[in-house]
Amino acid sequence: MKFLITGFEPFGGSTINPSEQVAKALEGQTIGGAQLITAILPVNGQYGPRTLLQIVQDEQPDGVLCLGEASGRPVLSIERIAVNLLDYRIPDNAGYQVVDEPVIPGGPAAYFTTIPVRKIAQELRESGIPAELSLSAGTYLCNQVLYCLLHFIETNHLAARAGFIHLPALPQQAAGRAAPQPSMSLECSLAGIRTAIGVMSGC
Ligand code: PCA
Repeated sequence: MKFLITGFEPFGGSTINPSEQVAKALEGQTIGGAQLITAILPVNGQYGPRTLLQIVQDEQPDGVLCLGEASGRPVLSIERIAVNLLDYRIPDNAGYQVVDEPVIPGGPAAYFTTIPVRKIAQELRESGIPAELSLSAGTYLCNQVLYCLLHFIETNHLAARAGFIHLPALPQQAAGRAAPQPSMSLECSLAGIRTAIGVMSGC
């Protein structure tokens, strides 16, 4: 069994992204019988989705778990859906800001993720890691990449399970901001994602 785990490069003026650090820490590991391959996606409306879909096409993973940073969120957010809407609150790393456009014109309004979200949330909480189910991955790159991934899997009739988990900011990111902001240590986020992958591999 092969799982693809992705993170994103830093964006929005930050020089680090917890999702990049967690994905890199998992490269080459095996969890619950799943061999992990990883990739870091550009925060770019064109190349972010394109990079991900190319790797899925080439590697044909059995599962895909994408990770992203959601600063302001206090716990791991297990996303349930991706919506067919782009409404960037800030420009992407190429300086491009999309407002009120579909991810894929004519595509369904939304896709459900196909990982066992409730089981993952329960396992995380039972192992002492704060987590919640989330009904919105936003309308920025993370939602876009997730929508494109689920659409690609659906339209190509692939068997891969796919999902997305948003991570809180790292403590050093929160410490650098004047207004109080929640954060989670890299160790805690990493332990949570390892647990989530373990649940995915058992389903
Ligand atoms: N978080 C952004 C995009 C990249 C990332 O790590 C998001 O939530 O859309």
